[in-house]
Amino acid sequence: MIASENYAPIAVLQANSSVVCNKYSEGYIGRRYYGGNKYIDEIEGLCKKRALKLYGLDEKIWDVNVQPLSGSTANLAVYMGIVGKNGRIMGMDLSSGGHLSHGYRIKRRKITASSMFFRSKSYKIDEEGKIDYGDIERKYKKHRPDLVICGASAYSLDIEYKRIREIIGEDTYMMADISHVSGLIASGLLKNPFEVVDIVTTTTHKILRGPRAAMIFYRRSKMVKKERVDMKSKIDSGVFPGLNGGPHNQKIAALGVALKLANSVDYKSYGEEVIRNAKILADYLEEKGCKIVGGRTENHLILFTYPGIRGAELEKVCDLANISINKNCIKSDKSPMNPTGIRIGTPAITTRGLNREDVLYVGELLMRAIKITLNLKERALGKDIDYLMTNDLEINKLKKDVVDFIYKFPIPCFNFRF
Ligand code: DSN
Repeated sequence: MIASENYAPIAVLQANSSVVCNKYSEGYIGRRYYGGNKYIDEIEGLCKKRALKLYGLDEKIWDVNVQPLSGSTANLAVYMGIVGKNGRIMGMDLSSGGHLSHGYRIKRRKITASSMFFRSKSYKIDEEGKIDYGDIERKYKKHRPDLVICGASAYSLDIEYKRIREIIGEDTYMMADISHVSGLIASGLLKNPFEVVDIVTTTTHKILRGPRAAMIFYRRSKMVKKERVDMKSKIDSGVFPGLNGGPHNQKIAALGVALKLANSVDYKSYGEEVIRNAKILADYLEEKGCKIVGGRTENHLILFTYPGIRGAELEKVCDLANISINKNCIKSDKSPMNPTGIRIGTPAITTRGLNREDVLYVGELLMRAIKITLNLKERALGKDIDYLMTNDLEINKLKKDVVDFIYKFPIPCFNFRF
């Protein structure tokens, strides 16, 4: 139930371990630094076409780079290409739901490349857990970033892209990192950032059910302070030779397969089910006493707290019971290693075919894990609960029920619905 995980179809897995893995192809289509790339060029070209088609983008206005190896390096390539070393960027704070690669720093401590090599500022969510658009405006006016990043890793509400564009104007670059929700946007189930942003980055292995990789969509050119900027050359050179050597051709081939599968009516219904399941689960957990950050979910994920429990404690109990979740910072947390928040998502369980009744049972299992954790804490009298967990009868019973239940929903790689 990790919000960023999913199961890729067998066709994607096959392409991802195919013979094209053996080929070097530094450079771009028709401009490689190695010979023998006729078929690699065809594969990359088809992948790009399918990516643009999935989002309904006009090839004259938009292009896409499908060579980034991961989401973080895709984001870094954009910063390198667009704002350059020491350029100013502004993204959502990690504890508000943002991502490490959006300029994360702890006050003066710069702990990611995105804050070491770029001057970064962060905006936050408000007391209700919604993006604080007023904070974006204040910080934008004060720090005048060259690039504003929207998008998040742990934020369950839709994003007002147009409102952010209105705040920052057309002369500032705007990027949306849609890694978590790319499939929901492609299916028209969430607001469409492509209408207003200049650049969109996304990983491809989350809700898109592709290989572990990333893409960067960008407008081919943009007017900034009355000058035309050649975005294509800036972004493509940020990826290669900026950050990458040879592209991982097996990932590009597998991505081409995933994009074709995502451009289907079945995939749209899958997205609808993902959101429906997340809403059912959020309502159930709230009814049982959990506090949902943001008050509800509009997408695939739920960030929540429960009185008296730290996310790390529940994660450990869940691990022992074969339930995969992850601890996650909420705004008031100081340490990402010991936060109070818990993040769960429905993309993977929906791929496995869970529906309303099943999801309610999953909620019941989670509540049992919460009660077990509280009970262990009571018995531990303020000490660490780790030593009480080993061979705990209740955890073992929970694990048996989890396993019995989930066996009814086999991992669909070898019997996929497409
Ligand atoms: N690991 C991704 C996530 O879980 O959101 C982000 O890097």
